[in-house]
Amino acid sequence: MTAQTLSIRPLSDSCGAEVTDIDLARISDTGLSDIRRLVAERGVVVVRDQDLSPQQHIAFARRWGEIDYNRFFPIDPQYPEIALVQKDEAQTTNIGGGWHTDHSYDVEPAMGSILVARELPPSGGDTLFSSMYAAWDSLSDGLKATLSALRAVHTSDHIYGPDGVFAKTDIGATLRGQDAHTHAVHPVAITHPDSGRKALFVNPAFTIGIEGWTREESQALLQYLYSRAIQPQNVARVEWRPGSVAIWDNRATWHMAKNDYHGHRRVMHRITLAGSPLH
Ligand SMILES: O=C(O)CCC(=O)C(=O)O
Ligand SMILES: [Fe+2]
Repeated sequence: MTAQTLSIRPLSDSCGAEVTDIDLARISDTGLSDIRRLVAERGVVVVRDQDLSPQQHIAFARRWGEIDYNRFFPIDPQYPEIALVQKDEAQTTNIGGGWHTDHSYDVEPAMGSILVARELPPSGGDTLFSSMYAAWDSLSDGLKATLSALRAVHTSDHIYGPDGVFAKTDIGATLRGQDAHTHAVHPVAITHPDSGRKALFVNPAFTIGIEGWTREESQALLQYLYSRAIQPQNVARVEWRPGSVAIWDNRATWHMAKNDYHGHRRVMHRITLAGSPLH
């Protein structure tokens, strides 16, 4: 299979693609490289009508490289590779409900994730993605030059720690690793390791400041960059259906899971793919 034979529908101008005519459990090496290129270019690819067992999900993920074992989310007791991104009927808090990039708090941030829909609410529960290539491209040459010299500090302690955001919620008790501390410094703008394109690499969940700047200075700049990052034309909406699988790239996108289905259960299986240091 070549890129020409993939049936691709863009999800927005700059972000996301939907693919309908492939079987991820049986994809050839060439087909896999086409999907890999598409994920690096479009940031997220949603593949419809799949029937992946947990074992096939794991086997498919291993073809991308190393698996990154998430230390905070609940895991499937049978398959430690699989994190459970789950919200039950009675819960009101979801995982990933604000804009973020997974694992930016790691020194080697995860490359991306493969998320498989297992149980969906009758409506709602979409996931939004935004292109960090488009966010970067939308800035002036002057601001790009300034940002190119800056690095940002990331951590998850205020989110997953014992006094963090989740500890106070009704999913706090399901989280693991509350004593794990994380700290990483990455360039504010990275060169994507696969596509070679520049992308903005700060996010509202895990970035706590610009290296060497005060909190106030950092917040002023970061808030401006965040406003550029979620321009409507950069945002793609993944509407889940039974059999949908999304593969995304954390270096090229942000995402957020809509929390608009209270009273219903939603269960997703996530395998996170290991990444590399970013420059
Ligand atoms: O539930 C979703 O759609 C995505 C949640 C999330 O942020 C993640 O799995 O990284
Ligand atoms: Fe996430």
